[in-house]
Amino acid sequence: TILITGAAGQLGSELTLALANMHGGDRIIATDINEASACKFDYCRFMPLDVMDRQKMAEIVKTETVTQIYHLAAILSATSEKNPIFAWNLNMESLLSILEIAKEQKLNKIYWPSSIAVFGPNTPMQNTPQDCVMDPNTVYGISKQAGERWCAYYFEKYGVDVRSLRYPGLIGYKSMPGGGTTDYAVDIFHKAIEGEDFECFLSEDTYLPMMYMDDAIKATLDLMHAPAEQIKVRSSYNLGGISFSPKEIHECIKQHYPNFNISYKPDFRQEIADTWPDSIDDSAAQNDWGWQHSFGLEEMTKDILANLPAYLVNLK
Ligand code: VAH
Repeated sequence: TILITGAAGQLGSELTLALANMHGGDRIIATDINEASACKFDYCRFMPLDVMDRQKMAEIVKTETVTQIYHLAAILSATSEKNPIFAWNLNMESLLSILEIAKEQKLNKIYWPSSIAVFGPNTPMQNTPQDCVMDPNTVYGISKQAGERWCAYYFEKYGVDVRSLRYPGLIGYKSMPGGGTTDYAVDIFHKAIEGEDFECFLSEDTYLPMMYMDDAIKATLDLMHAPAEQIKVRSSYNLGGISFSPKEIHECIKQHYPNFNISYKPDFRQEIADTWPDSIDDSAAQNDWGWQHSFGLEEMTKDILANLPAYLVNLK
């Protein structure tokens, strides 16, 4: 059985569906702190779960013979700046609980997402290497950097097969992001199809590494299905995709919606974005387990604009 935490989140909503399609819904237990999200999971089992409750998690793993955990529950970058200690505790305690459970109950595999947020102001900004100076100065980035070290520790010390990817900003049309600094790149599409002007909370030339959700899901499944001996990086793999600025994605959308207007009103999230790289070197992932992204900015924009309107209608 595969257990997913944070299954109702932006990544969780799509990764849970992909795992059910691959392994069969009866092998999947989706969990989330938000009990109301149960209705999203008519294709697999759902259980309410607060990842701070280690005892409850250990019980579920035992009684449901869980063999893999995808631990997606976390507080993202923007929200973490508003609640530093709460975010640190949740992001770290929940990971440590799951690594302990994996060690004690000898789970087969663990997946835990890291982020480009582990990089900081002194990290090389262009084609950021797999190994480099990482001085994150956001709560979220600090928690992701510490989490990566714990993953490598549990692999080296106890043989826990935990795997991880440093996701760029993820963009999809099937789920809404929550509390991130890259969320503007999802919101912009909703405003375009609703015929509304878009006010961007980052400045027009803020380049950030981004990735279409379909590519992020593929990378996650490719990583988790690769033979263990191919996984050379046990902290977290850099994952590159596309890099663009708000100005560029707006221009791309304008080709489909000529009257779509954007304005810029940078807020506290600009400081966070300014400490993150512009682009990522993911040659380690390419060499170790054959990673290749498929969607460029044009293809992603076309795919979202082709699917989002109908998707929203079905939701109503
Ligand atoms: C965030 N979407 O903005 C997440 C991600 C690289 C960004 O970690 O916090």
